[in-house]
Amino acid sequence: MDFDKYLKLSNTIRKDILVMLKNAGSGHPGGSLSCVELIVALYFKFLKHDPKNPFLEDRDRLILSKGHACPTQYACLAEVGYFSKDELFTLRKICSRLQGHPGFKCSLPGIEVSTGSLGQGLSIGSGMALGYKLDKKSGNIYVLLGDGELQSGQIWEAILTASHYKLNNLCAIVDYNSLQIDGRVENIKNIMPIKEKFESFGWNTITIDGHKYKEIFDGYEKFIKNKDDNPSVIIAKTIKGKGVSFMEDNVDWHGKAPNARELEMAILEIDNSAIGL
Ligand SMILES: Cc1ncc(C[n+]2csc(CCOP(=O)(O)OP(=O)(O)O)c2C)c(N)n1
Ligand SMILES: [Mg+2]
Repeated sequence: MDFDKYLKLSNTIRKDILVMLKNAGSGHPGGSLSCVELIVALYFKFLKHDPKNPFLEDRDRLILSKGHACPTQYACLAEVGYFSKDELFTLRKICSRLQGHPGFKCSLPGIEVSTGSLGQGLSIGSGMALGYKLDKKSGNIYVLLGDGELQSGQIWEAILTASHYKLNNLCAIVDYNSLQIDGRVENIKNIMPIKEKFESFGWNTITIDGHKYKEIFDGYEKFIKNKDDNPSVIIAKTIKGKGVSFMEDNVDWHGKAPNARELEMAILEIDNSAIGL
C-alpha cells in the first residue's frame, strides 16, 4: 500500500500544531507530536464517521484521554472537514471552542467528551463501549492514553471492567513515548511490562511502532477483525516531540510553545522530512 497521502497529512498536521501553539503562546508540543500518525490513521482511514453529521448513529468514537494532546485532534478534525481550519488559530483564546483541553460543552463537532484530567478516558470509553453493546450498535470506541497516564489507578479499574464485560468493541492505544511531564516514566513510576500486565487482565495486545503507517494500519486492522471477546490494546512505541529534532525525546518540550524562531526551524525540518516511511 502507498502511504504517501498519510505521510503528507502527518506533515500538515505537525505544522498546524506548531503554528497553533506559537499563536496561543502555550500548550503541549511533545505529546501532541508523538501521536500524530496514530490519530491521522483513525480520522482519515479507520473511523466510521461523518464530519457533516458528528452525531451519526453507530459512529466510531475517539476519546482523547491524554487531553493535553488536543491540538493534534483539533488539527485532524479541521483537516477532515468537521470545521474550518481558520478556527484552529483560536486555540486557547477566551470563548474559543478550542480550549487547551477538549471540552464537550464547547460544542466543537467531533469532541465526544471533556478530557484533560488524566486517568478518566478509559472508564468513559468502557461505558460507551458497554452502552453500544447493550443497544446492539456496531461502532467501535478508541481511547488514546499516555504512558505516564497509565500510573493512574482508575485506568486499571477500567482495564478490569472492560475484560469483565467482554468489550471487544474497545481499543485502547498507549502512546508509549517513555516521557511524562517531569522525566522518564521508568524513573518516576515504572509501568513496565505493559504488554504482560494488559494480558494478565484478559486483553489482546498489539505492539507497533507508532510512527510507521504500515504497522499502525496492521494494528488497527487486527483490532477491527478480532473475533474473540477481549478488548484490545495497541501499545505504540513513539517519540515525544517526533518530527522536530530539538523537541524529540526532550522533556523540556512537554508543555511550552515554540517562539517565532523555533517555529521557523521546526517548519523547515518538517518540510524537508519524510517521516513515517
Ligand atoms: C489528573 C491529572 N494530573 C496531572 C495532570 C498534569 N499533566 C498534564 S500532562 C501530564 C503528563 C502526562 O504524561 P503522559 O501520559 O506520558 O503524556 P505524554 O507523554 O503523551 O504527554 C501531567 C502530569 C493532569 N492533566 N491530570
Ligand atoms: Mg508519555
